[in-house]
Amino acid sequence: ERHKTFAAVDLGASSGRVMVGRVGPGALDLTEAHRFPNRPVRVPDGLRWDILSLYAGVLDGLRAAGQVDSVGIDSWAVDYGLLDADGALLGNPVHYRDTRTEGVAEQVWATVPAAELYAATGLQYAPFNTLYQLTAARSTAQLAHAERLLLIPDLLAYWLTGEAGTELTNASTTQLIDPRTREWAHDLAGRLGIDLKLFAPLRRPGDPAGHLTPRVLEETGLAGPVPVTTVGSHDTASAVAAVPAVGERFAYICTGTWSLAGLELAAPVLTEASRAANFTNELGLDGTVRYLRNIMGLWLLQECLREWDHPDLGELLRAAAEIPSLRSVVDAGDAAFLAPGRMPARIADACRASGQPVPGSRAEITRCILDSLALAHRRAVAEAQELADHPVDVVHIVGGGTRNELLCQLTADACGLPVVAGPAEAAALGNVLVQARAQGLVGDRASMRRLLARTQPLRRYEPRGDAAVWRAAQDRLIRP
Ligand code: ADP
Ligand code: LRH
Repeated sequence: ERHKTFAAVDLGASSGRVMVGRVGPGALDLTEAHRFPNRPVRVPDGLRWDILSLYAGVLDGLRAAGQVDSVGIDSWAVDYGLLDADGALLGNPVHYRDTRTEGVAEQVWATVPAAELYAATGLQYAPFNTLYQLTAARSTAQLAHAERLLLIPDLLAYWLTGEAGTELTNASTTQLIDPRTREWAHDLAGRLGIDLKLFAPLRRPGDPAGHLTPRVLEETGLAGPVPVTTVGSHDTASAVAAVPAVGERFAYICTGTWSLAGLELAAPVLTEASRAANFTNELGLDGTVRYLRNIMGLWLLQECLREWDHPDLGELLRAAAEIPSLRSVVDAGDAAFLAPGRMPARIADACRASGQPVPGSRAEITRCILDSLALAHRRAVAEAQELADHPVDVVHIVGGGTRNELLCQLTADACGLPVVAGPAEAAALGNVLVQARAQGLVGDRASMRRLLARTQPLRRYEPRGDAAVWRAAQDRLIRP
């Protein structure tokens, strides 16, 4: 029996899941063991992740998964929990959409100018980068009492195994890693008064991460020993690893709560033009660089659906497909859409402010969101190629957004390139494949991708219409 099974814990901002991957010679399949909602909670002092409910979902999922050969964990980036000297969690992890980082970047830049920060870390400006979160937390009692900082997947791994580490691909989103050396940026941290001793030692995808503790085995009904394997613990790193590209000339868009659109490169792009375009250099598997832009993504639609009390998504998308394209667009890269709440009204305001027709019906608002996302995808794919001098022939879309056919088709139209959509559960597949590779079942990244291309259902979309209309729509967003 040369098949093995792996549990992939994958926590997205909208849902968590435990998937079971079965890998053997030329074979890869994935099934869902358990899915649970990820519902942040607003408490008087701000927006928090419900980490205990997520951990309960992980335990339920491992129980549902049954006996596996290893477990891997990935989640959204940048956020963390703090532990005291006894190893107890100090408070609920703060959500990256919390307002505590407002105005903090300007304080940081007064010490280290933005251009210097980019040169040292290659990270785009986003208010929620861990660096800014830690600066916002500077004089809190919680940080003063903290002995250890664990990023979200590392925190869950610590609870499952009792062992603490800091996984590198996710660490690269803290803005405290130098993307050239792939080590901590000690000088930068020192200048900003950030104590790197808070972080557990770095570990890399493929490294062992301990074993499920006896208590966890008892809770989940599994028989030990069950090893935990370090994967690309940043969900986007795992998703990029599972892009089923057959050559090198591809761009990817990981679509879920966010759209992460860009390229896989061998080295970071740290030019001033790249900084001005707000492209980020996050780390991927095997020393690769994920050169990409964060776009608001399906968050815009999720927030509308929440406000509308969750109408049927399929029906809404069918209605949106009937609306003429590009009547109004908003800048889906604009951080003004970061916070939760009032999304339909905020989108209407943005259309009004740029002198475009204000979408009224739910179908019109949905169409405006999807047109806007396709437009932002187009711009990111075009600019990444130019800034990195890396031309592409195809755009791969992975993640939950691949289930949205209208979005995939509009992205093909806007980019003027064929789109290959799938797999939807790319992060879980990347997670599984890194575990399988650690056990010698698959080879290098290219062979992982070939295996995906052969085994996963993919759908191809050819570009339609005239890409020039998208160029013209872009101009509506660039304020004179
Ligand atoms: P995350 O990992 O950030 O939580 P996912 O990759 O799970 O996000 O993607 C979730 C998104 O996928 C949803 O917000 C929704 O827009 C889209 N989606 C999921 N299922 C469908 C579907 N059946 N039809 C259209 N869109 C879907
Ligand atoms: C997507 C994601 C993205 C980050 C954001 C915080 O889930 O990890 O890559 O920028 O969440």
